[in-house]
Amino acid sequence: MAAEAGSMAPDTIEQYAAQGVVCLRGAIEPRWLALLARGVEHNLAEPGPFAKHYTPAGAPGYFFGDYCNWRRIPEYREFLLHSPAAELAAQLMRSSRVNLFHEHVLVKEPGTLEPTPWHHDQPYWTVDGIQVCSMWIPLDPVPRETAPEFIRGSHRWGVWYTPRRFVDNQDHPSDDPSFVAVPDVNAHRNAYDLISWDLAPGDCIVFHALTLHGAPGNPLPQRRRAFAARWTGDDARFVLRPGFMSPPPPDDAPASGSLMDSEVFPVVYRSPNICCSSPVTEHTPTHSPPRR
Ligand SMILES: O=C(O)CCC(=O)C(=O)O
Repeated sequence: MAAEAGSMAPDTIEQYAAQGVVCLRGAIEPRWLALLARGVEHNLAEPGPFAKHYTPAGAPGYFFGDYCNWRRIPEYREFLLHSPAAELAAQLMRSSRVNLFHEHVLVKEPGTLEPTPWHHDQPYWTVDGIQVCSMWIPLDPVPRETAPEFIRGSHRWGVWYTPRRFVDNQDHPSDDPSFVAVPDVNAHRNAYDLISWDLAPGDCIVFHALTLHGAPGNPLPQRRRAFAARWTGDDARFVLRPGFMSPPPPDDAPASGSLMDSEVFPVVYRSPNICCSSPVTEHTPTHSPPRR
């Protein structure tokens, strides 16, 4: 059973619904951060089958990404199944239950120049629904100059953007004609309502899977290790998309169109209340791209 998260301020929940992103200060206790830090070292020493090394050979720093390792890295499993994180996500998504979708680790060692391209997550993901979010947990102090940035309210634009490759900032080939190319946000920064924070260990950022975001490189002499927990709520369904999918659908996934509930996407939190208010009527409807 997960540790208790306590009640979240209604203003914070409203802010998440309106902005598609919120920063929770001091939400993750030091013992959980220490556990995740051990897990990240374990992961760096033993990368999984999907690990990515985004920094070109010979370039300074090191941008490492990996995901879907929680079943083999006990520190990740312990955090995801037993920390208060899932309950925090339930409150923000106004969901009566939370499934673990996966975890994603993004490490930028000192001197890393590669930015994280502007993108939003759901077009990459095998999940439909509005109650889908990420919790980005820094394990180091992250000043705003190296922190992820978000476009406030972009989860409500009703547009699904073509997934971008992190390695070269080019679009993945897509078979979905409804996806459009991500705008060049950095060329027109004044045109967007950008938001980011100076972050201390213990803080975390929770963002909707359709909120556009990106991150600078890490030219600083300190590490920028981040653990992102991806969660789904009541309305989420597992789907196969017609083109590129990341993470790839696991062998033991539920059937396309089904609830997420399965060994690979376990229910991690159930509210003691019978039900929560449905967010479906409170959001601008997002389109659902064709399923395979
Ligand atoms: O950590 C980063 O650089 C980007 C994070 C991100 O894109 C994500 O968690 O979806």
